[in-house]
Amino acid sequence: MKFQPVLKTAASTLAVGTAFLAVPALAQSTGSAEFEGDAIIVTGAREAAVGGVEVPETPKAKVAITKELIMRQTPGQTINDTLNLVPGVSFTNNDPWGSLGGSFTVRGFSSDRISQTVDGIPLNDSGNYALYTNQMLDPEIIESATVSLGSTDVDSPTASAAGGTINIRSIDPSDDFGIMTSLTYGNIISRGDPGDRMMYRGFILVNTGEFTAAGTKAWFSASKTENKSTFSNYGGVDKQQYNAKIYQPIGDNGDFIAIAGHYNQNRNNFNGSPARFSDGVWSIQDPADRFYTLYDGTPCTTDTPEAGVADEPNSCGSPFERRYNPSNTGNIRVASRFTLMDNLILNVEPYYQYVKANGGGTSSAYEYADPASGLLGQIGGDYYAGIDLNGDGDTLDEVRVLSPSQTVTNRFGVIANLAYDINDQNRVRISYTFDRARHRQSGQTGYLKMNGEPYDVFPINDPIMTADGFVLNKRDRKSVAMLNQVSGEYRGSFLDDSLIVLLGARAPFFQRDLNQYCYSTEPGDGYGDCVAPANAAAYLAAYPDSVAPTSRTLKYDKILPSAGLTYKFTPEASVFVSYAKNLSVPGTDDLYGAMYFPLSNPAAKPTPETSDSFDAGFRYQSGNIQAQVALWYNTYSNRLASAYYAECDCTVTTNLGKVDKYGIDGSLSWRPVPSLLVYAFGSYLKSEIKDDVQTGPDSYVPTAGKRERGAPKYTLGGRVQYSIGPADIGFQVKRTGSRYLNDINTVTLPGYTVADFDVRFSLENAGLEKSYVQLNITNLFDEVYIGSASGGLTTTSSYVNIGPPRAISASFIMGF
Ligand SMILES: [Ca+2]
Ligand SMILES: [Ca+2]
Ligand SMILES: [Ca+2]
Repeated sequence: MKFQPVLKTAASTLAVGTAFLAVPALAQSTGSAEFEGDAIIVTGAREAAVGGVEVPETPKAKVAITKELIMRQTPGQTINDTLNLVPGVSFTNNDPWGSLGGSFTVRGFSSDRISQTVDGIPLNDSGNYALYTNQMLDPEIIESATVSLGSTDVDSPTASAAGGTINIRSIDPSDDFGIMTSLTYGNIISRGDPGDRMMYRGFILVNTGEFTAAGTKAWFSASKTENKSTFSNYGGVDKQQYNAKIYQPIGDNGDFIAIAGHYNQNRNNFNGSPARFSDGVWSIQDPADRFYTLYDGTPCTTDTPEAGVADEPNSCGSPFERRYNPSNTGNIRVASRFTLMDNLILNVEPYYQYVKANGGGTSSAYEYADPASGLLGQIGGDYYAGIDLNGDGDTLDEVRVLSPSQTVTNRFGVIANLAYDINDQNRVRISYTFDRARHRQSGQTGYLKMNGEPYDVFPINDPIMTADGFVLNKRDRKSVAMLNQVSGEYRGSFLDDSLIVLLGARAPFFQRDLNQYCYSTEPGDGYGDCVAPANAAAYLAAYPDSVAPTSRTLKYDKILPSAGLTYKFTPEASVFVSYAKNLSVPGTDDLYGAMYFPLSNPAAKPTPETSDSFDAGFRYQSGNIQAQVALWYNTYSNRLASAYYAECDCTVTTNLGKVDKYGIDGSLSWRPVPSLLVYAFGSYLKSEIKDDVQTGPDSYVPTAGKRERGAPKYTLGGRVQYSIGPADIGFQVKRTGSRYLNDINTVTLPGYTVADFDVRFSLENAGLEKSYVQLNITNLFDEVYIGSASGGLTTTSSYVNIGPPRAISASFIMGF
């Protein structure tokens, strides 16, 4: 056997004709997929995955979950929750339905170290690398999601993927016309739930089939989801999503151009964070404690303004659960393949994406000026508007206003790969990756209605202005994050193709242009005081320790080698080894915080994290078995641990110095007889911080020898699926081990076990071949547990997210 014939398609694909799809399956970009040889090549009955799980044959430890398993989960569920079935992945959902976000670790890395891509384009926030898991594609249009544990592809446009990558691939249009609809009704059926917390979802997918003589084909989809808040008596989710893809083959050798588009609009309240975990004691002691009503009373009425009286706000509108987390996100993704010569292939994949989002929240604002300086604006964390905010004719009052942290991102880039087959055994490629994100972060204020609701969840649309004509803002900064990366890779095949060797290197050049338009008031403060430019001198006279608005450009670059091999000793059994050097550039919150210091101070340029990661494993693949076990070892310099805090809506980073992490993960998917599927997986990890962390000139925190916070020690789980007549019955369960809340290991968050049940009745006997009814029960035994927690270096008490309670959904999926 030679290479899979991705580069020599001119001859090989004639035989299979349109069955050839030059579509990448399990790598991030089309170029990487082709190069590694894991493009899907449909030559008939080849279906590598067993029960929707595949362990692709690459030097890296990868696990792919495909459509077959994705569609067994609750319709509308975020793909990230489904990835809980991958060893080493721990996702904690904020609700049972998947539109409210959640928290991730992969091999103990938090989501800011995991690059998540859709069809190759990066989804991580360009500023802090966070993932917004509620913005994932509808599961019905996902072909596969591949977790690459430990290292990234050489052409990946990522600044921080030390922990691995998750690549989501959207489906391609089908050759024939078809429509699929999915209707779901769900509810929470949990112990102690006093009310009705419904969920409705509708989804439609239309495949045009080939509609031109040139083979053009396309699909369009739309979905709408509404559900009530999981735990509180207020708010919920209102989400709509639209997707499309058009595919144009060029000739019959596998060349093509595909253009895909995505738009998602979420209007949801925050959910699930009212509980505290303090020194080992959780405020949730009884299942019923999870459900509660808001402290401001609902409905509520804001303070009644009185002329001539100094009014003060009441609590109406202020609870965390009242906060909206609105987002409008969209992207356009292009993939293409051109055969320039018989053995020379070019892949070009440009993209554009847009994000407009904020995290909600209110503050009280004063109608008068800052007493210390006599100025208007946001000073010392307080808002001074200088105008009659409540319309009662005086400017004596303190009034509650909407004051979210706003982000608008415009991002575009391209991944280009040129691959050359030297001969049947040797292949090389060069890649160029460009990524530019313009990241505008602000904090405009807006008015609240009498009932505490915002007039507009986006105050950026029509912000409150101060009396001196300045936007009343808590933050005003603009950054451009830019990447220019060149990379190269060699792939050789030896010993009759039983040995495959990959050698590569990438050279990323990261540039961060930072513009702070407000005044930094203390080290690490990326927000600061915001006053009108005309008042700069007066402000600095009153606050001489603040640093004036400033701009700065920081550059990070490094050459990052990678190497790997696979060796097959039988057609089914192989071993693999890989190595990669990784670089994580500090996020913009940290970089803005460092702008308090002059450039001459070393603290002005935060240190990037670097790591060396090693993987070695054994893989077994046959018609009815997909199995893999991998040992891994990562060693870090300047390990940067970040945590998001809802209290300040900010990210705080700790440099843990040198850290070693290692572990083992494995999975086995087995179909012993056609009607039975058995899947089992497990992972164990250990991390060791090498030194005490210095927190002051003479102060140290005793972290030496301790584990990093947040990462479960082990995961263990499985799934069984059995078919009887028209019914498929599935049961899956996962045990997640305990985690530490802090890096000094004094507070343990307990482990938990969650089980799910699903049953699908095919309607084929009723003449509806592609239609079925599906019932899902998630958290079957209604485990009460802590999902995610912010944590910190020495944190002993933290708000924690409650794990989703037991929920049921019934879906009718119709296809023709
Ligand atoms: Ca009043
Ligand atoms: Ca008044
Ligand atoms: Ca007033």
